[in-house]
Amino acid sequence: MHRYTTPIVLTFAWMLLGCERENTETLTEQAAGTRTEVEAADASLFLAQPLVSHIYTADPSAHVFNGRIYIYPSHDVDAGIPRDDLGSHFAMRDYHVLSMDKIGGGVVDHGVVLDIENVPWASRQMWAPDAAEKDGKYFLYFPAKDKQDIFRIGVAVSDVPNGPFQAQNKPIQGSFSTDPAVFKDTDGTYYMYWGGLWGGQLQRWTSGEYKPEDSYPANDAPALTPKVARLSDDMLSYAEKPRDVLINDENGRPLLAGDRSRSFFEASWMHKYNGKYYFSYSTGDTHFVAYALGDSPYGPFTYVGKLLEPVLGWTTQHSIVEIDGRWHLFYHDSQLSSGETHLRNVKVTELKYNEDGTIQTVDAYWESSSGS
Ligand code: FUB
Repeated sequence: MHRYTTPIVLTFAWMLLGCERENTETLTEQAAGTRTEVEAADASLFLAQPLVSHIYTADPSAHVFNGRIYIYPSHDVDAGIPRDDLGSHFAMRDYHVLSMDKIGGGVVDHGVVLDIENVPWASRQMWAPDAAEKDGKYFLYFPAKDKQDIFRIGVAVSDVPNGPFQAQNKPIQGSFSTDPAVFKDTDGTYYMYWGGLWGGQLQRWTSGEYKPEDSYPANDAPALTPKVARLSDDMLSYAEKPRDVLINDENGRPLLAGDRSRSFFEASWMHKYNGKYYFSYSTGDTHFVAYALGDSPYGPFTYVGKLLEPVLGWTTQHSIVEIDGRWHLFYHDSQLSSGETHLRNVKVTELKYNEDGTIQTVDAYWESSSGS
């Protein structure tokens, strides 16, 4: 099966559910000051609805800046590029910023805030971004392929959270792979987490430098790890050599590469809750968002469980943010394109903790969020 195609089981479930209701619904969303209509699959099947429907959006990284919710998503497009195992059909070329004053409020699309034409070092595939604020400046971190077709992570700067952002001339020195997530710790230190397998090229860096051939560990060897580095004071570079983010099992042993339903694939996120560090990530071809707990932003982390069941579409991505004292999960699925995995839409739902600090697993279908 090609990477990033809708899993057969989900497609089958989708057909079963959909065949009872052949009708489609018209969703109306407010965006960029206009209203547009799109045909969508039966909306009643889903726990949450797309935040916007006039463009395809994915990989939502949400933050609260100056009391307003800002979402930094990928901007999915159908570039007509055939699907392959490297995810070439994820051929995004710009970023938009979305914002809203509260969960459930109207969503504003601030338009194109960074175009690949204005990134001197980049050639194609602007994948999952994140943003951070420091001292009144806003930093958009984004992966893209450089002119040698190697994924790097760039940074672009603005005086306001909704951009536009001015890209640096070069990617972050020493950066590689995809899916940057920037976490501000309670002591004011910023860390970047990143990495993605397969199309994200993490498996080509196992020697410490880029090799065009893939190098995956054996199933009974430790899984490849995401990376973390503290950011420099100016937020434009790594302040230290990247470190491995270790994710261990309940016995303190590293998760193995063959442990596909638990080991890291892509889509890092970090948040802190009750003094504990929660590292969350996608398990890739098993389609979960999983999480692991640690006592330091560097880890090691101990695998705890799933926080999101598989969604419609191959990929799964997320961010977790506290808004007015309640925690929220931003994620995506492919509802608007009825399962086209590279044409996604961002959503939000509440995230709940159990008393012991574990997270209640979210089921993205119907209203069946359940504890785990
Ligand atoms: O959006 C392109 C890639 O797909 C992201 O970088 C991954 O996290 C996955 O969502």
